[in-house]
Amino acid sequence: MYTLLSGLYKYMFQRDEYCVLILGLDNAGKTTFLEQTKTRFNKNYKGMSLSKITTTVGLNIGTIDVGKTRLMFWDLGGQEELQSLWDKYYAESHGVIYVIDSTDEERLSESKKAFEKVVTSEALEGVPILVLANKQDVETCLSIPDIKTAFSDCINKIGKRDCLTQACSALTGKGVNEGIEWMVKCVVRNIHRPPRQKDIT
Ligand SMILES: Nc1nc2c(ncn2[C@@H]2O[C@H](COP(=O)(O)OP(=O)(O)OP(=O)(O)O)[C@@H](O)[C@H]2O)c(=O)[nH]1
Ligand SMILES: [Mg+2]
Repeated sequence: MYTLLSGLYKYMFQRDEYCVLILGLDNAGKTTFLEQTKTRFNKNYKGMSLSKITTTVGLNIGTIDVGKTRLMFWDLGGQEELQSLWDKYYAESHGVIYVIDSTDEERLSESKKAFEKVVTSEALEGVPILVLANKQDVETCLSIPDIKTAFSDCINKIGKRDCLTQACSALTGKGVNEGIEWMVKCVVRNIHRPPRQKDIT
C-alpha cells in the first residue's frame, strides 16, 4: 500500500529537474529576463521591480515549473572578468540561454566572440541553445536577420544541437514564454542523450 501511494505521489508531484545557464555580455538583459520569467511562470512570485536590477557580480538563481518539468536557472555576470567563470558551470547544465542586446551594434562582435567560445566548448556539446535577441521593444534595435547575419560565421560551429533565435523583450515580456517553452521541449527531448556530469556523480 505504501509503495502504491508513494508511487502515486511521485507520479503526481515529482518533477524532472534541468539546469539552464543564462549567458551573454553585461547589460544584455539576462537578470531582467530571469526576473520576467519567474514572474510569468511562478503564480505568486512578487519579483523586484525590473528597473531596480543592477549588474550581477556573482550569480542569480531562479526556478520555474512548467508542467512536470522544473528548470533551474543560473544567471551569471557578463562582465569581461566574470566570463572566465562561465565554464565552471558547463558540465552541469542541460541548456543555455544566450542573451544579445539588439540595441548595441557596437558590441555585437564582442558578443559574437563570447558566443563562439560557448558553442565551441566541449563541455557543452549537444546542449540546446536559445539565442535571445533582446530589447526588441526599442524601435531602433537590430532585427533578427541583422543579428543572424552578424553571427553567420558561428553557424557551422553550433554543431548537432537544437538552436533557436528568438526575438524578445525581457522588459515587456514579449517572446519570453515562446523561448522558455522551446527550451523545455529541448531539454526533455535531450534526456535520451548522454547525461550531464551532475547526473553521473
Ligand atoms: N529597453 C529594454 N531594456 C532592457 C531589456 N532588458 C534589459 N534591459 C535593460 O538593460 C539593462 C541591463 O539589464 P540587466 O538585466 O541587468 O543585464 P545583465 O545581462 O544581467 O547584465 P550583467 O548582470 O552585468 O551581466 C537594464 O537597464 C535593463 O533595464 C529590454 O528587453 N528592453
Ligand atoms: Mg545580471
